[in-house]
Amino acid sequence: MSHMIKNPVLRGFNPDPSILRVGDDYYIATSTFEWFPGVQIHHSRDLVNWELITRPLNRVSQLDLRGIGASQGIWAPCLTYDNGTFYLIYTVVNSFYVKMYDTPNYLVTATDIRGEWSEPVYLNSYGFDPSLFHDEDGRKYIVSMVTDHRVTKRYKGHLVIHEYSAEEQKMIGEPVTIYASQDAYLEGPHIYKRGGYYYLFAADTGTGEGHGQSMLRSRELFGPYEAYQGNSLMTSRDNPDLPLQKAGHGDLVETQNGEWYMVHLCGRPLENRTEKGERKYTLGRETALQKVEWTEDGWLRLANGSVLPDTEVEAPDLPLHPFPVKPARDDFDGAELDISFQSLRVPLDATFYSLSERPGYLRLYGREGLGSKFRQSLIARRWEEHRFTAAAALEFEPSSFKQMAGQILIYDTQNYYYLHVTHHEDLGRCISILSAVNNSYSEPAGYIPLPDNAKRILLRAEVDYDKLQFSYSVDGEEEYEFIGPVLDASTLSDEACQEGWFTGSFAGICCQDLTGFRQPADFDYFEYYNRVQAGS
Ligand code: 6LW
Repeated sequence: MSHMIKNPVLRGFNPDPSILRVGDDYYIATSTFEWFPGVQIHHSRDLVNWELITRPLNRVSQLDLRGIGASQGIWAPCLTYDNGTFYLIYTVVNSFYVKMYDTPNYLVTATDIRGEWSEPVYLNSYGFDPSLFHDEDGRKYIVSMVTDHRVTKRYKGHLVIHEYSAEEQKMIGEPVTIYASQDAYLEGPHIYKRGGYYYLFAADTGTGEGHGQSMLRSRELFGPYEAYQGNSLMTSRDNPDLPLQKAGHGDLVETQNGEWYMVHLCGRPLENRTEKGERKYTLGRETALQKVEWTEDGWLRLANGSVLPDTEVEAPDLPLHPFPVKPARDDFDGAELDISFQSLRVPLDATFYSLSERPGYLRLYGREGLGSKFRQSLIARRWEEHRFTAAAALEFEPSSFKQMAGQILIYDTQNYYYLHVTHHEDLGRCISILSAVNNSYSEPAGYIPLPDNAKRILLRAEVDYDKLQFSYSVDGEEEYEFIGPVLDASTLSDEACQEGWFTGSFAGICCQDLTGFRQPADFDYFEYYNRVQAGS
């Protein structure tokens, strides 16, 4: 019996996937934007089961995102392998929404994908979505799109190819335009060679609900490239009821047995809409896989015979290789934070967090406020489904209203819901909710005093599509009571957030201390579980 791949294979915020096979091992790299460490790499041996194994850009010397705006930072990594070396190239977007797009591209390498990666080599800055192509003659080329307000006025889409010298570790020669057209806006390009053709595989029509995947080919690397009559070879744009929307930004892999699969990004919408009428995607853009096949005349189509992405796809003829399921609750008993957590822009500074000062607890010392784009004390993990519960156990004795610690649901520095413990000048230690919706703040539960003997406060968030209900418990038992009204979870979505719209929502814990008194917040656990069955 053949097995099925269940899409999305990487659930929650995992856009711009790049796929690679080395022997029996498959890897997918995805974008991480302002979240640190940079670039997620998942591993699989069957394309069905996937496990997060590393985030290669894990040192400030490799990646310093201090001050980086929402949804900027790491865009569209491309993972390849040649002759014993893994190559990862990516963009670090410094600024994008002004006429001077500032999008430097970098390369890092490693011989062990799970080990240490090199310091970055600067490549160029004229575009984003760089992809590395290793030609049969050993030469290497980077294909990317060009971002320049003068060029984009002339063309809808503009792709260039530029040679890279691995020996000299720099670009050589001049970039050559291989696509400059008013026909389609292309980005996320990859080049493959097969059957005497160079194939240019690129996302078309932006990354929203109009997204698609296109293909062009040429006998020569530098073109001219001829567009496939079947473009877009995959898209959901005319089928708003399909579960997987926004499908595009693909990359190809061939299995050991000669089967072909396309990895691509997609999104699962909520039904409620923004004022502009757009559906909202709280989970951001996710990663899916489709089976594809080559036609007799050398083009590519989905194996299901349509252009529509499937949620269930026939798995390749490979033995299943499942990974252990992680417990929902992280008791912070390990020596290191679990890999599912990321921090914002910079690593947690060792002097501001500890797993050993109080064994069995994650101790956070507050740093900057939640609006800061520099050094926050915050760790969080992706939402994976539209229905989930996140909870934490906290001990925190603030003495100032400038000290807060608690549980957060966050999209970016302007959009979050924060159930926290703080100090109120009249009421003493209190629990409260801070709501931020595009920089507009409110405290929808007011301030509720906490009993003096309640050392350990349990915090809980339940999300049900667009509804969020916080609750808490003061007796240390799991007897929760609701706090605040039902909140609108859909504000934490690509479409509702105004500063950046490329990431996805996270659940986590954090601490702010704007006094400098270093009052520790001790978290005994953090828990996250999906409630996928109706009624569960
Ligand atoms: C990605 C590019 C895109 O690099 O979004 O809209 C960027 N286009 O392909 C971030 O995901």
